[in-house]
Amino acid sequence: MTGHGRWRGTIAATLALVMAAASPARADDGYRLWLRGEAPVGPSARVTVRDETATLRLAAEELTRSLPAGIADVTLALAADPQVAALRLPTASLGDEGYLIRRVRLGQRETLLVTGNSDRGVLYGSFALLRQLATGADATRLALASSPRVKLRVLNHWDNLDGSVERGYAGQSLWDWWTLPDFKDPRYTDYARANASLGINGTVLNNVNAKADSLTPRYIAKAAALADVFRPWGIKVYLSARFSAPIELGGLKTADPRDPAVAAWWKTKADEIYRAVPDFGGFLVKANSEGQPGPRDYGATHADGANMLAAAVRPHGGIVMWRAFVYADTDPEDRAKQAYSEFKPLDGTFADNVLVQVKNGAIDFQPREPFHPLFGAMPKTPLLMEFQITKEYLGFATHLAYLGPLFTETLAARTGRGAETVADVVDGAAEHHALSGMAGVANIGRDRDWSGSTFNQANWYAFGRLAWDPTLGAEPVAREWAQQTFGTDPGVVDPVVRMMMASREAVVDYTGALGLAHVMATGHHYGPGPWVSDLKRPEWNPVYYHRADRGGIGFDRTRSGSDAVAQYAPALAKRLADPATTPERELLWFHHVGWDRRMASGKTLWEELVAHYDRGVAAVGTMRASWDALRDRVDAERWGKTATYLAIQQREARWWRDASLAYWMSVNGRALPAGVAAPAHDLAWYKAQLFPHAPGHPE
Ligand code: GCV
Repeated sequence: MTGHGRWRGTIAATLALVMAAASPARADDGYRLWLRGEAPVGPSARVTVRDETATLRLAAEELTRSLPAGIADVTLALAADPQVAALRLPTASLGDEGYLIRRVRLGQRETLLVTGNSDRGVLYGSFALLRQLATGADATRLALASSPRVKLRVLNHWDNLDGSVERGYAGQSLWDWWTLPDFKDPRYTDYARANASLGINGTVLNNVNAKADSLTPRYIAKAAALADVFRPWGIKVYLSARFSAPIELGGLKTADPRDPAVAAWWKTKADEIYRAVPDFGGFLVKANSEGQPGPRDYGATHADGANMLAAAVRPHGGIVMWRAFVYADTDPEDRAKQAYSEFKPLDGTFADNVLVQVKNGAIDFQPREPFHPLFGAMPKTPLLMEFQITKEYLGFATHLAYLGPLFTETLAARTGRGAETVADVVDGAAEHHALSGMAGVANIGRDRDWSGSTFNQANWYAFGRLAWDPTLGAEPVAREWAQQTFGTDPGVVDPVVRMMMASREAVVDYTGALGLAHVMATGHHYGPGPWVSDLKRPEWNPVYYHRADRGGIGFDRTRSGSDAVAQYAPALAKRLADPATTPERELLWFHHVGWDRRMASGKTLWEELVAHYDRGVAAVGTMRASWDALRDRVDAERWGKTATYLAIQQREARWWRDASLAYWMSVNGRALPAGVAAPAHDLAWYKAQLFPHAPGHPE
């Protein structure tokens, strides 16, 4: 898509009637996401495209549609274009996907040049230009250059072929598998456009709990149709592969990766996929985890499995993303240790087109987890960060929880090896890996507003922006999102950003602070269930994680316990081994401590925990009040839905607090500190609450 000079088109943006600058009163159903760029109102801008590719044409259309008045002349051109090359701009360092925006003289004209080494770079540059203008940048002074620090910036859809979405809270799957490949819903284009605006360049279409059917010719054709829509937006399609597919589809007796017939089956399958999707990205695999088949079923290693698939896609330039989210009911080891124990010894044995995909924490997307000890521990293997954008453990679609701080907290964490951060490991800088990646479990569905709420859109946005550059801060990203979503009025943006920045900590506080984790109800994971102790596998029970008893609470992960701290680099392990040098926010993750332990605040642990619950509930009250004050400054539709959801959140925050306190008191036999409100009901009442048919948990 990079040929140039064949066509020179000029698209003049006309002064058609347009939606004037964002008016708060205007109805808005949220469909436009952060791409609300209003069409021009001033004299027409000239957008000149100096090379013809489908991608450049899309970039030009974006600008033509959304450039505000005052930008008179924009040129989109590849860096290799002779006229651009003659300018000797510093484009070499942009790499494949970077962009550069400069005011230049091209021929006889003063123009704002958007250039890159590929048309994707120019597309990203065009979106960056619009983002800058939408967030108040001065067009006359614009000079930008940026390249993605992470190569693979990928959404993981946990979408099932029957249209349901595992842990999806925004309606049915966006993919209408039934009418594909014939009907290409225009939403597929809008989805790709939204992703491209952030620099997301890949999407895994189906759930990691995969069905082999997605690899049948019928479904390959459907995936190919989506790939055709996404291609000009720079987005590659990937598939989750079911490891036992050679048995289920191929009639083989085994899926043992060391069996040549199995390897041959996968090779033939890969060839078939690439005939339909020439730029197919590759496979994502969940193996030997939560009932999924895998190489361990045959005594082979995860590397054996990954490398076999890697060999099948290698001739086509494909890659394999192999998940490290493994834990086994047959393994009595602390669940938090199992992935490290299984994968660390395999460092150096993976093929060079394999990335090991590691969740941000060692358990499972909890409101707060210490970073996964594998980051920094497998220097010979590119580790792809997996975040969950959908809020399985942070209140589903209804709770306002901006995940920027969760993402950046993990990315900025020091691994304990000098100044190295998790972001250095993920972007490949630490070990100079050729491949690097970040995956986000998507929160996208068929809901009109895509993500179930306006503020959930910010999590999709933050994931994309931080995948491009993990060093961007959560706050600036929140601000630019808010400006594009609600307009640049600081009277709206400032309170919105404050709400966002406090929101995740509020969820931590009202669901269980100080390092508590996995205290939610069974199955659907909706609401509190710290009392649950009757599930088949020990590590499915909240009591396994909090270990509360009359004397204290928390999981001892020091040498006297599971010694999970030893999986971190020595300098960090040493700090985490001592409660006194463990950050209080992670205390109960690493230590079992007495209820009377004195905390930094001077309170006992019990008093401190109670205070966190109250703080969380109060923070939701503050968010509600802030939002109420914006009633006349935000369009009625988005304001109303958000206000209703905040009311739900306030009710549920109180429920979390009350149920948890009722349970902790039943365990520790303590009274609440003076002046603290008693739970509204007794423990039996909370335990009796049942929620069949909760979303995101297909039965
Ligand atoms: C796709 C958690 C979720 C599961 C999910 C799993 C995973 O356990 O509850 O729904 O399965 O993580 O990441 O594979």
